[in-house]
Amino acid sequence: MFLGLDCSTQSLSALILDAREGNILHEASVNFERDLPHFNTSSGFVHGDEPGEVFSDPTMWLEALDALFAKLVADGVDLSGIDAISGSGQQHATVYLNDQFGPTLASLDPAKGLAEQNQPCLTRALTPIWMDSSTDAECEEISAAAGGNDEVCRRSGSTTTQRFSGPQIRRFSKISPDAWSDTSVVHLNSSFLASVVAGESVSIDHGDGAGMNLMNLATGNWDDSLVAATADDLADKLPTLAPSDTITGTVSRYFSEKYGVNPDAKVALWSGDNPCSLVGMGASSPGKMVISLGTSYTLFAAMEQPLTDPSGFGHVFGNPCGQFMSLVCFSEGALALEKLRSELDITWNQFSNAALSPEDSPVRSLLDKQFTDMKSRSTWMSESPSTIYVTGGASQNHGICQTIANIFNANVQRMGTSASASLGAAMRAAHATGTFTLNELEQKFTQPAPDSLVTPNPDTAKNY
Ligand code: XUL
Repeated sequence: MFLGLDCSTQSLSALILDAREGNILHEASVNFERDLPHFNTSSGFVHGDEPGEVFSDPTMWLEALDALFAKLVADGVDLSGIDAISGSGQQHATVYLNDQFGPTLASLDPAKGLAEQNQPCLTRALTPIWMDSSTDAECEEISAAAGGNDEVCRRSGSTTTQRFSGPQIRRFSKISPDAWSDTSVVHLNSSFLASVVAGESVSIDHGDGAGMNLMNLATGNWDDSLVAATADDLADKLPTLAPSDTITGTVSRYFSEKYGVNPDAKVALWSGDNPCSLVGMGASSPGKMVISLGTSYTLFAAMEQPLTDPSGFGHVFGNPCGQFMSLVCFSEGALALEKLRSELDITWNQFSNAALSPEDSPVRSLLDKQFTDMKSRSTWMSESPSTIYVTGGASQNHGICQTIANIFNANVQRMGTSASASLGAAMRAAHATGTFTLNELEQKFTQPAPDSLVTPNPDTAKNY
């Protein structure tokens, strides 16, 4: 059995699969706003005092991790059968820790909680997440110091981007220099939680590492020039980088003693949610394009060569199965749909009908705008797939799928599971042990949902 965890903006989820039989055995989730209300988040985040600041709380993720394992045990899952664990995390979020992090993880007490034991290791109480846009000045400073944005893009796969870790790290080093000098390691959401599960401070994987404006795409190592342009002493505070399928060791004693996890369960590096979804959608080799319709919309595909977007809007991340992936992110995504739906006071069914109707409506205008924009922002990828695979909450909506099919003039197909990030994480865990090939896992777990094929309407498609 293989366990995939996914720490998204709104929740922490688990998916357990039986790779031999090809079954998903169990899924469970802890919702930050609903299940941990004392953190006072709305959908898992809080706004800061300064313009553009959006934070999450790493101690909330840790409390959720304890709550999730407790839930799995209460659900009757026998965790002694877990062979390997991996995970997926919302991308870009940085966690700042002092030199006690390693020793704390090495001696976690199962009688106490993860949050209370790790809290003293944090040099920054909150973590800026991917929705944060407070780093305009830092983006400019880094690109000026590193020889301009074309150079930053050539090295890291993206121009300096507000939500990316490098600009976020620079801002923290400027506004809190003392806390910055107390920081001995900067983790991502993914590598922080991987460290907790493994019981030692582990590497950042190439998939998520590429979303930092700090990793050199060509070498897979930290880029000296970008690191120097970002913050003083940063080179000493970054974990090493490693391939996503690296097994870091076995699960921390904390989880085996407290929740009965197999003490020999291997831990594979975690990756970002988009790289994990690439795997969970069966799209880890080139040829498939995926649109994920979650809080943010993302469009991504595996890539052999690191083509970059000359307009600076798209990104290149590491493909957890090797080589690269392209990504375009629209941060408003489903939030904008929900806002319009509640303003119009209609149900999702009515929303879908409005999208399908030939008559003009605010619904049609919004969807047309979102997806024509998405299409024009994705031309740099040079992909014109015959089928686009969709996932995420809004992919259940027929009107939205039909709009995508018409605008992209391609078939649209929903996948059997909507939990593509945790599924991808569990598949990566199975693959990293060397027992299963990715091909076998994709055959078993990434089949389209029956009757979910939507074909373009030739009359409407020709208008786009
Ligand atoms: C990608 C991005 C988002 C987050 C969502 O660059 O910022 O898709 O990964 O969790």
